[in-house]
Amino acid sequence: MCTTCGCANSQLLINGRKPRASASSMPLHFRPPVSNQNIIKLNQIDKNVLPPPSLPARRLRLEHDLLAKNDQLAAANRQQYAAQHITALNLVSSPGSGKTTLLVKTIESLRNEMPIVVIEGDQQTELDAKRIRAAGAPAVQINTGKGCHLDAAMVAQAMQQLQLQTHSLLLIENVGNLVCPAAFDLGEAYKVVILSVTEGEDKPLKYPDMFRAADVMLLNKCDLLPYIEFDAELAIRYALQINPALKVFSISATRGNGMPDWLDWLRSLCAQTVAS
Ligand SMILES: Nc1nc2c(ncn2[C@@H]2O[C@H](COP(=O)(O)OP(=O)(O)O)[C@@H](O)[C@H]2O)c(=O)[nH]1
Ligand SMILES: [Mg+2]
Repeated sequence: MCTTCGCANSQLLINGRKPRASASSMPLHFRPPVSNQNIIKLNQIDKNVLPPPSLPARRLRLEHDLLAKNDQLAAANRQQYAAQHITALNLVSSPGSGKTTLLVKTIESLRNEMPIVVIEGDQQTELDAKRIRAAGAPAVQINTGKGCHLDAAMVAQAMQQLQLQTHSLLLIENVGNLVCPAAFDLGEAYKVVILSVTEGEDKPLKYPDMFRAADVMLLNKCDLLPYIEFDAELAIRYALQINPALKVFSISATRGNGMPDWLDWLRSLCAQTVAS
């Protein structure tokens, strides 16, 4: 059970199979409780009874332990990327903002320039991994069941199946959710948040943790701007108000507007990683 978001992922599948249960690589939600005492008390709460006064402190401790463990595993992922000069990006957004479409178009544009591999995260189905494979890149699908985010251990397991080549671009599509994926480092070089113009300008203000955690924002579906009420300048201003360092690209993944700038940024990022 994830104490950050309350999700549980006992139905986790990686490419349709339950992950191996070896201790160190076990996805975080599968691990034995950090502290049996705390877990039992959390699970035993009768919803009709008020929690004991000390519970918030225990919950915080558990959340802290879980995130600290995730950070350790993310650091191990990051070491592997550095050793193999791999550029890893973590794509986060609400469901439907265009992550998979963006990945498909990115793969189609760059697949002859560098090895590209994808880790797909969704609660159910292998639909996105199939779209990615059809675009010409190997993909591993993680199904998180009831879980609402990927964690570093899941990504480590998926990487074993991908057998990453040196100098690859690794694109990780997180579960569609603007809340919990903000807290879980996967070892990526950059977190890329995608906001589509049908979601409303106010999302950076409503979900500040995600926009603060991100390094790059893609404002997608800009081809729809003539047809809807959405103030793109205001959305960008809100995002920069939360995170002044955010790099912003306005794009249409389907029509291709703005894509050359995004692709050039990716190329220069990969070139830096290769040279490092
Ligand atoms: N008009 C428009 N539709 C888009 C764009 N990008 C994605 N879509 C559509 O948005 C829907 C959700 O896209 P998808 O890539 O599956 O989103 P994901 O859930 O974030 O992976 C699909 O119907 C896409 O065709 C875009 O730039 N413009
Ligand atoms: Mg998708």
